[in-house]
Amino acid sequence: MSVIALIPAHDEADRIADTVQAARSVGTIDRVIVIDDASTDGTGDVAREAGAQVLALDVNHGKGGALQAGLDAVADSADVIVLLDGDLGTTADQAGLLLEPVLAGAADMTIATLPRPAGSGGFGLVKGLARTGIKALSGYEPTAPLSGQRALSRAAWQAATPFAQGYGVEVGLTVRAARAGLRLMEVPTTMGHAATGRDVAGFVHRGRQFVQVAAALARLASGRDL
Ligand SMILES: Nc1nc2c(ncn2[C@@H]2O[C@H](COP(=O)(O)OP(=O)(O)O)[C@@H](O)[C@H]2O)c(=O)[nH]1
Ligand SMILES: [Mg+2]
Repeated sequence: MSVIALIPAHDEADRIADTVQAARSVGTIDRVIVIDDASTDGTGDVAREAGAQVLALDVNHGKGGALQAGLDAVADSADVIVLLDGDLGTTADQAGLLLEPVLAGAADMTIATLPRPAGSGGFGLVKGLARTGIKALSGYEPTAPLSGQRALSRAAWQAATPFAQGYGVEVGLTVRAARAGLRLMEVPTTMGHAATGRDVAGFVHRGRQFVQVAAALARLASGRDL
């Protein structure tokens, strides 16, 4: 059984070493692969020094495109994959909680729920869109529709990929896995990440997320490929 962690990262040099080391400390993970999506801050070098295998992309593919490049590189050998954001830092060591039910055959895709970050975060618009869209398209009611921390059995990633573009990744995975009749399970964690706040950068970030989530939902609704 080969368990591979895929970590998409764009300009995460500050946190990627902690994330990689924490992922490597998880006994059930065999390989840790960082997809360095044309970062300009040395993310790839830092990740390599921390012990990850690094797949370096020359041009920015966005989160979904980067994950797809990572999956394509390991699809022959991977059994279970675990997706972790690059900004989890030391809390990536909770990836084992996500893997347990999948490795035990109790779930096909697990999704981490994270505590709400104190004093930051947006206004829930993107999350609301994602939750409503997922329910309408698949009947599944997620509490953490946008959580990128997930473990997937081979059956799950085969059914639920290719990954949607950009930040549409999570709604794409959930809708397709639920529609395929796979077993989804949310797993409470105390993982933390660099949440964006209520400043201009935060609004720009959430605006982009909103557009990409909406685009993925529209494609799923129309039955087109992602
Ligand atoms: N490969 C890749 N990863 C990205 C890109 N943008 C963000 N990410 C990664 O996707 C993850 C989640 O992004 P983040 O900006 O933290 O979004 P949020 O946590 O949903 O607010 C992090 O690991 C980022 O490094 C991108 O353009 N390409
Ligand atoms: Mg984040």
